[in-house]
Amino acid sequence: MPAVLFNATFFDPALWVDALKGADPALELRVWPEVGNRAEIDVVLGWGQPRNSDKTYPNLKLIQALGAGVDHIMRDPARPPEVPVARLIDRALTTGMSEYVLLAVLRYHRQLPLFEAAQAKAEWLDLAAPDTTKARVGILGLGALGTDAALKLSALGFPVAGWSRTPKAVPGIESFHGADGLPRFLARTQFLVCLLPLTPDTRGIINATTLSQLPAGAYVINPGRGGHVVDEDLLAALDSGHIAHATLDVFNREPLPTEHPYWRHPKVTVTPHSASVTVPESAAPQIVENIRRVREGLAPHNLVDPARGY
Ligand code: NDP
Ligand code: OXD
Repeated sequence: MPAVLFNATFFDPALWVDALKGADPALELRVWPEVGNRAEIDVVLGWGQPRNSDKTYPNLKLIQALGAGVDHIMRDPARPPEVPVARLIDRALTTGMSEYVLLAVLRYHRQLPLFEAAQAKAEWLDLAAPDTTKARVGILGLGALGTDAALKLSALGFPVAGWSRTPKAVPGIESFHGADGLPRFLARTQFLVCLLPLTPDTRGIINATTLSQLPAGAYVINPGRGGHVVDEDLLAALDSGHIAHATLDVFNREPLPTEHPYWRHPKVTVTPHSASVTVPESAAPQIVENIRRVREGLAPHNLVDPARGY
């Protein structure tokens, strides 16, 4: 009998077992390290699983990521290259991410950090009203998550642009693409949001050069991946005042080491890779559907292109 192996160290297996069994009570589900007969495993559900663990399942048909990003799976040297990898595009995950992006942009736009600092001194602070029509947001990555956040910010009146690999036609959103489009995109962006996947092409994309192409006083919001940021370059740009503030959810090392300067930097807000976390009940139906599809010889939904890495 074919079986599904849950091997995602990042998540609580109990919640996932309930949700997946709720979506398909007949599912034979095993939780790492209780693998049983390896030949019975045809689908692995993964997220942050230990790298280089023995993953030789002779009948594996699918590696299903339990999140949107697959960088950790794609760079795992033990991943069998012939097995398809699918990822999640999920309503709850998308909503959560847009909430995070809107929260960070609005917090800066409405100058909340200044009011909080003034309150600490019991100071009645008079500030000029912010003009939303001039608050230019730029989103690196106009995919499932970037597009939703872009449309929601645009609906609030922000001028929004997106940067992607290929050109996009999203109503109301200015599209920039490719290496040539990046400097122009950055030059018009006051609030930079990174929602790119981490690939060899996007690693270190937020660096001294790209930060210097943003206007002085720009803000950086990164819920993409820590590997997108060259930390020393961002810290230098914050310390010089060129970048006003950064909100960071993801880091080159997670958990962020206690001695890392981001924790105590007055111009950095840290959240612990929690911008949007997969809700098992929301994602379970599409996972069960993908299991059904590969067992019937069909391609899974939301297939990752191994050449692009996302
Ligand atoms: P998608 O694959 O839907 O979108 C990716 C976007 O990035 C696409 O627009 C793509 O362009 C663009 N892109 C990729 N490579 C390049 C490149 N070299 N140059 C320019 N543009 C590029 O991903 P999602 O929106 O679903 O997710 C994005 C990322 O968000 C995830 O990979 C993950 O890292 C992160 N994430 C973080 C979470 C958190 O809690 N912090 C939660 C969930 C996701 P094109 O369309 O032209 O191919
Ligand atoms: C994801 C994440 O990729 O949680 O879904 O980071």
